[in-house]
Amino acid sequence: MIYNVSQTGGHLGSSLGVIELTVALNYVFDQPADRIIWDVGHQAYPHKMLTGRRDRMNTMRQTDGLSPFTKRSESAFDCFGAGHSSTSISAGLGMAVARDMQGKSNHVVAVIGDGAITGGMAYEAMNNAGYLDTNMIIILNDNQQVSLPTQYNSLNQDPVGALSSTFARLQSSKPLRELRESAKAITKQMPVPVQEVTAKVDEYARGMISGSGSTLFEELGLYYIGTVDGHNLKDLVAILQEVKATRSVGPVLIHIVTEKGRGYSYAESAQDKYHGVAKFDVASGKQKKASGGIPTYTQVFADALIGEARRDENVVAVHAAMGGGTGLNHFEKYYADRTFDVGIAEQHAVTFAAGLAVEGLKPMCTIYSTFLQRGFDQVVHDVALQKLPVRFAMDRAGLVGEDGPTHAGAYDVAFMACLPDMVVMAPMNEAELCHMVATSIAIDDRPSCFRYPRGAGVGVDLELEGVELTNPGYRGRVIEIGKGRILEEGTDVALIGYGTCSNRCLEAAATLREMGVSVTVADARFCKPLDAEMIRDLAKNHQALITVEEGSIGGFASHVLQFLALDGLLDGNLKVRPMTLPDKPIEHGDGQRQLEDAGLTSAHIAATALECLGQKAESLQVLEVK
Ligand SMILES: Cc1ncc(C[n+]2csc(CCOP(=O)(O)OP(=O)(O)O)c2C)c(N)n1
Repeated sequence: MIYNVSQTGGHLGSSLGVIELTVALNYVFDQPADRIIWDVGHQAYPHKMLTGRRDRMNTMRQTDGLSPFTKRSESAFDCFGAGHSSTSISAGLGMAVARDMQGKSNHVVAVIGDGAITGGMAYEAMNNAGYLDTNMIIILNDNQQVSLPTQYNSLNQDPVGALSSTFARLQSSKPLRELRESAKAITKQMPVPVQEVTAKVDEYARGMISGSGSTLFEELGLYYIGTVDGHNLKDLVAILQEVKATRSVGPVLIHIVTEKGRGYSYAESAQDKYHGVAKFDVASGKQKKASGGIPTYTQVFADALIGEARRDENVVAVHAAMGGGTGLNHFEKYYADRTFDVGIAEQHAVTFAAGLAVEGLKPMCTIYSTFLQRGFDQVVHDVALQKLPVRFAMDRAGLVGEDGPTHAGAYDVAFMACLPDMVVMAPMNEAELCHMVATSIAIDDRPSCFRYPRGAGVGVDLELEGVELTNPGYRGRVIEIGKGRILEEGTDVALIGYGTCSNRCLEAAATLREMGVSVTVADARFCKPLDAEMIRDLAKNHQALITVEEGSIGGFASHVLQFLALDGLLDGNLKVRPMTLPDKPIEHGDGQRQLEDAGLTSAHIAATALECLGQKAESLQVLEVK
């Protein structure tokens, strides 16, 4: 596994931590009839290896290769698809109830980390499991790493949340541990009915010993067993076999303690435990990350927020266990007391930010586009309907390459731009991103959001583009709300890009110009409010209008078409082509291949323009050349 991940990059630390657990589960349970659900699915590499996919591990994350998460269409052994966290107990409970209703007798096991269990869904599910009293096993994999200290983090912090300290208390309760050990030793030698009596005595004793912390799961109606050394294969097998053999106990939670990165010294000693790694050299542990190149949008965002925070003490930042991925660990170096990592709890992050805004602070709620999906009702009900000035920075917008469809930011434009009062923006480059950070901080009477993609910017000269380098940090300038800009002027076709797609529109325009087509390129900047004047002008003065965005149907194009229709601009000869992500998930793999699959390369844009102009042969030719 270490060798394969060194060749492909991917999640390593979490998988290394569950080697013994995976072996024990495979040994004790009879998959795929018995259901094992891996929460998030990023730790399922050993599961994949033991369930028929070992010879394809070198294809992980590649085009047409294995998915980096569990995926139903990949294997019958992946009974539930994942990528987003905290879903395993709900899904497992559903499977367990279905089993009972259908008179089957298989086992259901949900494996959830101490990070994923900070998500509210996990509690909703445990509460319901306790109420329904259905037989299922929950394995809490506690490695004391709740958030992801990747990329920037140099602060040595404790895991986020009160829950982790509860776990720590549970682990350090010596009498409890001893009792567990002796109970285990005794029960191992006893027939099943006696085990049940022992368990009752044990439970009674534990109630007295453990006081507050350990009863948390019991209060929810689960039978708690813990803590167990998750690297002791013998113990794991013994306990799993016991739990498997004991019928009619309702939901059981086995609390195991593991070490993330276990078995590979570089992962063990790294602060991020090699959670997610680029390709690396196995002997030295050195990752082959591109260095010294163009900064990523994430880095520029963090610096732009630092610039705003320097100027305005009300600026605060909120993220949901993604300090590394969002760049806020960098922000935190300067503004630790103005940075809030709320755990894997996007719903809470949004409403918490709403509360901060009520009191006059200026929260930048920084959540990947894909994870903000989980906080949508909070965005609607707690932010938009109350017109609270929460700012949403939506990282990883559009296609994300190797992580695939569960992590793609496909829907944010659709779900944000349908909300009243929400200002919805997208920068075409990193300088524009700085301007939009400044603009959203300046918008203090309503909510606003902006999206930006994974990876490096386009390499513009920030100062030339009007960004002040404040060291530390950058300062963008506030742009006029609802105003797009014309990048190039022509007469035949208008290409309107939303966000970084505007760069591909410029490339397409260059191709078209060589073919004698006169092209206007506009950078929309805003999806809401839409620059009606600019769009009307473009519609009136061109034969064809093409919108381009890396988002689902229902996004920017939909707003443009709505406006054109209501304004009567579709009543004549104007040709309009909305270019969006197709109505299907784009599978993981190489980023350029994904764009081709989505039909959103600059060649596709040029071909669409030629097709609109009736130049069918040329249109095909442009696509073939690429
Ligand atoms: C809803 C959601 N938010 C954020 C993430 C990003 N994420 C992936 S793994 C992870 C940490 C999971 O921690 P834990 O469950 O303890 O597993 P570990 O990585 O420690 O093995 C996070 C925050 C996610 N997958 N889903």
